[in-house]
Amino acid sequence: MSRKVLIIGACGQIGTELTKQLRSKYGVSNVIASDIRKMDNEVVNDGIFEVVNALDYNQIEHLIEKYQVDDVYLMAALLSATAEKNPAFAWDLNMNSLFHVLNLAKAKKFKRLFWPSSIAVFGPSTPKDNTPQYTIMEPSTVYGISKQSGERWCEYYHKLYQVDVRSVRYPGLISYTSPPGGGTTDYAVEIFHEALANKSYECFLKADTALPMMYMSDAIRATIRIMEAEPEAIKIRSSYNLAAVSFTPEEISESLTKHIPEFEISYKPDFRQAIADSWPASIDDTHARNDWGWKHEYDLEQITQAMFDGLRA
Ligand code: AKB
Repeated sequence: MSRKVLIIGACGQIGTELTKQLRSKYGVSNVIASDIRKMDNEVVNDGIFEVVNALDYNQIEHLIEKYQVDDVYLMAALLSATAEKNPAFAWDLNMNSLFHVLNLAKAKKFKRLFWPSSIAVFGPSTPKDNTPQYTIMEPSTVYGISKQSGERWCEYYHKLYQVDVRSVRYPGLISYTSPPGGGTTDYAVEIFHEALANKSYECFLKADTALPMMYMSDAIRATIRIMEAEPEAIKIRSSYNLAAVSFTPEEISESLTKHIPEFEISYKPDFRQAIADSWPASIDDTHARNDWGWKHEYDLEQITQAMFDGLRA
């Protein structure tokens, strides 16, 4: 199977890995990576790269037409912690970039849209453990409100205009190639860098804060899998719960200590603690598993091993 794909926000934490995987799957000439600026990295240097502003409808339309794109992956967004510091811009970027691609899909400029949602759609009144697909959703962060609204719009565009939009609610994502930017789950990446550099880490969340997490290669597999599924298999057009593992800072620290016995963690919770406290501790992703065959591979020990292997290499 080969498709022409456009990735908007290709230089971010997910975009970097997604671009690499899609290039190896569909061929370098079929993957158009784009971001707000050109950087000196593999996304820019190893294939087609275009500068694009996710808030510029005409620029996106031009790229879709120029390359005759089949699939668009909209990965540009402001994450939870950064969004709290700049609510107006977060709302503008997270919502209007989505409207642009939904409207371009409605106009039949391309076939399929991937748009990432997040566990941030849930809020303090949501059941915390094994959070179901359908439950109370009262997000209390700007990012969560934008993702929850985005989900409603995705479902609406599918229902009214038959837009083939597909989405998953990513948990915290752990990877070593490209750093996360401005999220609440970022501690689970920073901890590896600090463990190798300084054998210690000051965590901005409390020791017992459990959050749903996933290794990046699992997240990329899920993303490509849902995009390659037959349209009839996609029964949820808002966004699917997606899960792998759940752990606390204390538990990940214990896992790291098996590799670096001198490693020490300390705790200094900041404003991100309130964000984490409003999110689920674990997620029930039965619908994704049943509808399009989702299955994670990495548990905490395997993530730890893979992160150290990757960072040391
Ligand atoms: C964040 O922490 O903001 C993100 C997310 C869970 O969507 N990683």
